[in-house]
Amino acid sequence: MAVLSDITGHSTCVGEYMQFVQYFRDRYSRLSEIIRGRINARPIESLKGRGFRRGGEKGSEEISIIGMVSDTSTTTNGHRIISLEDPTGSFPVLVRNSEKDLFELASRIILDEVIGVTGSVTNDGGLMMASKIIQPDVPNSALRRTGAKGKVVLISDVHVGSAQFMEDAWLNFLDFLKGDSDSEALKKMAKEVRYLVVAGDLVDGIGIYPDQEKELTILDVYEQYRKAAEYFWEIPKHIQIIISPGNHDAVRQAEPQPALPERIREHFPPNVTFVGNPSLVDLDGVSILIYHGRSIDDLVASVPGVSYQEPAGAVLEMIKRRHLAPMYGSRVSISPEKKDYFVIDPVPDIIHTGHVHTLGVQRYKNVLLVNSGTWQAQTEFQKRVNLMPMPAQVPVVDLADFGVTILKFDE
Ligand code: D5M
Ligand code: FE
Ligand code: ZN
Repeated sequence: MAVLSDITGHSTCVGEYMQFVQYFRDRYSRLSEIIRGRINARPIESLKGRGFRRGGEKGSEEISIIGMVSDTSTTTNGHRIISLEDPTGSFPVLVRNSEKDLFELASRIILDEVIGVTGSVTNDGGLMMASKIIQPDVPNSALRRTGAKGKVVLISDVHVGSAQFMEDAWLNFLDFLKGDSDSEALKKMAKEVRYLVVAGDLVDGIGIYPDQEKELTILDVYEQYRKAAEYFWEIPKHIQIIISPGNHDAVRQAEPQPALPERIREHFPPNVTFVGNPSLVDLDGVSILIYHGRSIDDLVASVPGVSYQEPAGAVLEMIKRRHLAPMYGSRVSISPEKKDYFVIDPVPDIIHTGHVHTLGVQRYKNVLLVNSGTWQAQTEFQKRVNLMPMPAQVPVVDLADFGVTILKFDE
């Protein structure tokens, strides 16, 4: 196992203005580079002040630009306007609602993502009429043979310390890992498990939301981790465990989050590796991008059709944008590091997220998208917002062919 990319120990950010500028420049240059291979784009400043008139024909020359979305709006006639910004300037793009597919795609475009647009500039030189929108996306590729063997178990949102933590189901899960299940099939599968990845919210934490104390059984966050560590000591030592933090964990809330501190790590067994959120990890030649998934809340709120019930759909929106948290300044508080750790490059074999407590599995162009569920039953807050969690269900991924088996531990 090797950690390929992780903020831990590399944070340089102090939150100065220039650092934000640098952060967005890195995001733009890396995402625009991906698109640039596919269209011949010119700098936005070269569009300014001139319409493209050829032989009196209206807007006949097609040109392309690549920009970060700085604004989206709908005109009184129901057309869509997307403002794009590159390092040289900004320009509005109009998408007409008569062009069905294009308009549908345009309505899914959100703030701060980087897209390419092909179209013609109007005669007065003030607006581009789009004919094509290009997201960075991933290339089509042939099915990869990994050569790896065994299984990786993907979980998240354990929430140890919460009154809703489902300890019985969790202990059943530990029994499975130990090879102590009643069923022979599960015993056989347990033998093949080589990795366990935890994508954040290992404990419930304290002071995460108002009145949280009323829903806690362990009130001290270090006690919560001590309890969690006890569970992990029970897991057989041949299973490599990778733990990445989430918004309930005891590290800074701004993302990328570093790995849990030594004071917490010291309680855990030696087969646990602590990484940051997000991080890219290699498991015997299979690359897995681990991200807690706070941005899913933003994607559900802003992309039509994306819902908590099918969280892998949100991960699909991430990979199309080649970015784990495209929207800046909403639910995810992004720390302006020199490098944008949220850019999805290289394309991993697996993207593993959590956070929304529902389970989802999708395959997209040879990338396996998995949102693992939770070990926490519905909380008071989730009841109020009608969030139905899918607890105690565990996706187990085969490292050789990426086949997924869902195991249930709540019976
Ligand atoms: O988040 C679990 C899910 O519940 C996730 O979709 C966010 C949502 N959630 C939880 N608490 C809140 C508050 N206070 N406001 C809005 N949405 C919330 P988790 O990270 O496990 O708490
Ligand atoms: Fe959670
Ligand atoms: Zn969370």
